[in-house]
Amino acid sequence: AEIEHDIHEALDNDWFEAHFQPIVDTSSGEVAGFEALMRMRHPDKGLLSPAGIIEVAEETAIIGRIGDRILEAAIANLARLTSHTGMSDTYVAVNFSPMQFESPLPLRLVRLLDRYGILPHRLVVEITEAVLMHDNPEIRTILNEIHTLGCRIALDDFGTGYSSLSYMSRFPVDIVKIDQSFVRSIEDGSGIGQKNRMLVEGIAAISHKMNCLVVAEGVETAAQYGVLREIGIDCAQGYHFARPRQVDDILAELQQRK
Ligand code: G
Ligand code: G
Ligand code: MN
Ligand code: NA
Repeated sequence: AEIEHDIHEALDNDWFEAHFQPIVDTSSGEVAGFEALMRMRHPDKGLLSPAGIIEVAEETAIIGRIGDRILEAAIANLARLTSHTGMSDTYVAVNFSPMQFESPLPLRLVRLLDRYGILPHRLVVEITEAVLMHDNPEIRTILNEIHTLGCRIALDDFGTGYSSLSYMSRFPVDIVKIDQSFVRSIEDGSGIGQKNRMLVEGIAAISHKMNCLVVAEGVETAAQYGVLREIGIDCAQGYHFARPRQVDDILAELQQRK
């Protein structure tokens, strides 16, 4: 109940923020895009991570309102980054909960993108198995509409679910995000690390055959990044490159480097 109270206060007082974590193109080393990660800036409790918040918000259906805020914050911040840096082709990837896939969503996306002057391919809609699991025809229709608009669909936490492979053929997937559990220890030549490496090679091969881009998540070391580049992963994301941060901080850093 305390979290519920915090959520309502946060909506009323604009405490939700979209922090940006870069996703790096492994062939150029350039930033290809950013994942927007929700944070709540509570005046007494500080910056809160989404873990507990999302769970409660999904139970009470208030996730729709939070999701709208994060979506707008993500697109607005991408527009801001674009105007300050000229990064005109970088994308923002936004996490969606199952309940957000309602029939007005595609039109809402069109309007938001239009309002901020962002082309549709620069929005990536990240979904997890929870969105696809029940094979709800309405959700499938909405995903197809979003894809037809030109937005891209990413399968998040790939490889950890029950029937991830079948989602690739049944839904319009453009990007596969390999879960961070496979990346951990991937630089070890033996044991779990070696097995994870083989799994990542296999997932990458299947994804590329299905014309999907492959992003590895949770890359924390140069050694892990090296292995992923050897394997031919397209993009990488993780603390090795940067933690999720406010766009103001990202802009300040870019300014300093000039
Ligand atoms: O950044 P981090 O550790 O705190 O995120 C924890 C989890 O919360 C991740 O699984 C992430 O996908 C999820 N998450 C982050 N932001 C959002 C959001 O805006 N909407 C939804 N539905 N999930 C999010
Ligand atoms: O579930 P999803 O993949 O959307 O969430 C990504 C989560 O991983 C976020 O909570 C984000 O803060 C976190 N994250 C991002 N990079 C790293 C990393 O290098 N290591 C770890 N342990 N977590 C990371
Ligand atoms: Mn994600
Ligand atoms: Na993930």
